[in-house]
Parts: sequence; structure tokens; C-alpha cells
Amino acid sequence: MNINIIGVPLFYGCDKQGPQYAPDKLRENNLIDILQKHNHKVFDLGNIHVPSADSDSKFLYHRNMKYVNSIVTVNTNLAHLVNISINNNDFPLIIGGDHSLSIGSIAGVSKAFKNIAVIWLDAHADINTHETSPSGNVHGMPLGASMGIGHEDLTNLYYKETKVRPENVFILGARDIDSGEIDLIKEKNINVYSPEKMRKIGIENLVDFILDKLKESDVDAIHLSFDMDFIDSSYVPGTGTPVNNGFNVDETKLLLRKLAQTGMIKSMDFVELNTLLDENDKTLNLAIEILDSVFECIK
Ligand code: DIR
Ligand code: MN
Ligand code: MN
Ligand code: MN
Repeated sequence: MNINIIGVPLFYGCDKQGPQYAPDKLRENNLIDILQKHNHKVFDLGNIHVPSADSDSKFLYHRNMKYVNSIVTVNTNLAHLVNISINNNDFPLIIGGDHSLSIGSIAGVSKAFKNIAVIWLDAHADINTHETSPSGNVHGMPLGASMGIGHEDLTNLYYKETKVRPENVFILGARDIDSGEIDLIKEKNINVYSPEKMRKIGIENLVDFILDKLKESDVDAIHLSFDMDFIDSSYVPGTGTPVNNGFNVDETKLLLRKLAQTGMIKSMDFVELNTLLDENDKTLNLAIEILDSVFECIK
């Protein structure tokens, strides 16, 4: 597979310094050699430019979507680069940065396929809107925006249509969901699986079940979005919003590898690695270990 590495050094979406260093830190820790080892041809497309904005401009464009203007600019450029990558039959691996970059990556992927699915691995649901968000942080809104829920600055990004149908979205590992998000999940009937529920079903059974569902709905590609805080907080000090009661490293790898083995994953986000909060590169090394494991199964 031809892999296109796209770095997105964004932190405006989480309003916390740290994730902007992850793309270069991963490169310095041999990410490219590690992916090449699995017989991939790796093209490093560099980092998307993130215009600097000072904290005075945080609420300049909207009172409850911090730095929305900069986030939209970065994501529009990202969407186009991802779209070009897919149209070239390559696999874009989008490295964050915070999770707000998924608005752009999903927009770019969805424009290139007829009917995509999104599998979202995260302790959070990321379907807040400017009306429900308790933080005003846009990294809590990207999945909602991709389903057409929320502010038009986000839902109309790159092109004016819903990027992914709610029934094709599967949120896995969620265990810290805001009250407005709970209402939206009920209203839109969104598929959410807590770690507890996933363990009950069994990780491998769950992947088989999801794949059957997606085949029934004629999905032609799956976009995988991996937030580092999917993993239990005890293993990931280097992420901005760690949450306990998550999966251990082996369970995480099992799930990711099983998903990769379906052959349906055509693009991936890897986000919310915060190297400033990390302890002795523990989370950085784990990030490399996980990407190594996943890309062994991408063919
Ligand atoms: C929270 C945090 N639900 C918010 N979201 C995070 O600010 O909307 N997502 N950390 O990964
Ligand atoms: Mn997230
Ligand atoms: Mn999260
Ligand atoms: Mn939203």
C-alpha cells in the first residue's frame, strides 16, 4: 500500500498546548521506517500549515467554538489533501494534532467515496455542538459535524453535504459522554459501545457484527479515527483528557488489527498524543507500537 503521511500540528481544538508536536515527534521516532518495514511505500507529505492565532482571538469568531476560524482554514486544506490522496488510490494516515482535524479528514475521504462509514475509537463521543459543548473546544465536535449536526461553519466544511450517515457511524470505547451528547445519541439513534458493552459482546464478535451491518448498507470504505484516550488512562499520561475504565494495550491492538484485517479501512486519523504531558516518552512509544501493529495488517 502507498501510505501518505499528513501531519496536522493543531492544538486550537483542545485549547491545550502539546498535541502540535506529535507529528514531528513520531517522525523523529522512526515512524516512516516502521511503516516501510511492513512493505508499504511511505510518502511523507509534511505538515499542513497552522496559522498562528493568539489567545485573544479565541472567542472572536464564535462564543462557544474556540478558534473556529483557524480550525476551519486548516481543515479545508486538510480535506483537499486527503481527497487527492484517496483519488490517487493511496492511504492517507493523518497525524494530529487534536481531534478537530477529523472534520477535514472525513470531508476529504467522503468526497472520494459514495457511502463511507466512520469507526471512532475514543473515550468521548465527539458529537457536541456549539449549543451543547460544555468546553467550547472544537475537538469535542468533529463527529457530530461530519454527520451534519452542529454549526454550518463545521457541517459545510469543504462541501455542503452531510459527510457520513449516522447509521454508518460506530463509536467504540466511549465512557465520558456529555449530557447534550447523550440526547443526540438517542435522537439520532447513534451506535455507541462502551468498553463494558464491548467486553460483553467480545471485541472480535463486535467487529464481525459491524462489518455485516456495513455490508448491508453498501458502504464502500471505512475511515478509522483513533483518539489516544481510547486506551485506559493508566497507559496514556501523554493525552489531554485521559479517562479510566478503558482498554489495555493488548485489547486495543487486537481491535485495531481485526479492523485493519477487514480490508475496508481506507484512511486513518491518529490524534491527541500530547508529548508535553507525557512521562518519559511512555505514550509516544506506545503510539509507535500501535501504529506498527495496525499497519502490519493493512494490505
Ligand atoms: C469533551 C471532551 N466531551 C468536550 N472531548 C474530548 O470538550 O466536548 N474528546 N476530549 O476526545
Ligand atoms: Mn476525540
Ligand atoms: Mn477523547
Ligand atoms: Mn458539532
